[in-house]
Amino acid sequence: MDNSINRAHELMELEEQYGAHNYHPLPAVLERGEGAYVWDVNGKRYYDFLSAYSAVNQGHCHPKIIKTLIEQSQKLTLTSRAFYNDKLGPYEEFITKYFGYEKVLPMNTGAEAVETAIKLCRKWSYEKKGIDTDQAKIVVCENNFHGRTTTIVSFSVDPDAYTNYGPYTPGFVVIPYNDVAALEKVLNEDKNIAGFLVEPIQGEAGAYVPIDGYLEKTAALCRKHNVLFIADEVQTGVARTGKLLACDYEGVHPDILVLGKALSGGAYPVSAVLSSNEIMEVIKPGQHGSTYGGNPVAAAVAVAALEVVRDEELARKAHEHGIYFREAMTNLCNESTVASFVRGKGLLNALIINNEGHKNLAWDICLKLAENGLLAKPTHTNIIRFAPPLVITHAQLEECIGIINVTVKSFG
Ligand code: IF1
Repeated sequence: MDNSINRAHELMELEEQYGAHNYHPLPAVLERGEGAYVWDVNGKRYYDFLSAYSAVNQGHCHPKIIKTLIEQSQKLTLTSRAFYNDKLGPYEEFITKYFGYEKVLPMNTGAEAVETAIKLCRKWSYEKKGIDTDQAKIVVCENNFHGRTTTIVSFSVDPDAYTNYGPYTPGFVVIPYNDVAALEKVLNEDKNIAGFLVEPIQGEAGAYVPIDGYLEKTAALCRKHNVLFIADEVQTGVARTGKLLACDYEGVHPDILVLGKALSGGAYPVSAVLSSNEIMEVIKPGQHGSTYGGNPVAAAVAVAALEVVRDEELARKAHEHGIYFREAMTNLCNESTVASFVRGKGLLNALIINNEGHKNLAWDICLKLAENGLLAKPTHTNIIRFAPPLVITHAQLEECIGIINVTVKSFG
């Protein structure tokens, strides 16, 4: 074994020995990234078709974002919100205007932002809607993924996510996804519904796209019943699906919008909850917060990351690349016995694998894809998510389609 391969093994061994085993990574040890590429410790180059679960929409180490990160971190990194800082106000003005909202509440991770949205919704329901104390319920969907906190896993239907983390937080009603009638029924029957929390496209479920009109109809039902429509766009937002927000496809303006991941282009944990003055004003000083939320590095980096999305027209690129990519994958499905169908929007796509008789097929295909220079991660044993950075060029995408074709066809 040469030294570099030893080095990769040593590094994986360290994680095995000293890290909690809460992940099962593909055996690629990465040390560098640029645009749509990452390199492992052996110098092998890969196309990154995971983009850190859509956090790296702007590409790895985008020069403008990294320059901002470096400059701001040499000047001021953290003040806490006990004082003002010179980056937060301008960021708040920028992001609210960018997404068409009146107020933002800055947090760090996606799960924290979802928690913030839940707290905001509950508080609004008691103080503005008039629901009796502790009676508020939030409707959520089957196969949701909103994060890992105890409250959020309380309404997960994935046993891996919730088993033995109880007792669970009450106050959630789970209905099927992509089912307008199910929401209508619960809204008609229960006057204590405060909000509807939904992913415009379900990410963890494997880029599961609802029927056209689902968002528009559910948002209209929420409006009719004075229930807050809360969109978790942590994964779908920031140009990933071919529009700035996945809700834009149906002209839906969520009452509460939850963002994370690509808000920083992968350079820093930055999340945000956006809403109106009327809703946001229910949270008063001391009633919610975070040490790092709204810190000057996060604020500066997020402005740079959102400018990149706008200046490089990443939503348009995701839209165009997505149509081309799904067409190529549809052709592959016609020619391969193991590829069943493709679904997705923009550059959030999934290839569904026929894994009857070969349970680990999606995993094995991903190992082979890695060998052939493309990194992707299976989900649910039979789904491979394909979500490259949105800065990928047409020529690069073409090359990737070639890699995927050859690899998948080698399995049948
Ligand atoms: C992991 C999945 C993707 C999210 C939505 C909130 C969060 C997420 C819609 C929480 C996070 C992640 C986290 C990541 C795997 C990943 C994921 F497979 F689990 F579902 F992307 F598809 N809302 N998604 O997708 O954000 O607190 O993590 O910042 O390793 O758990 P976070």
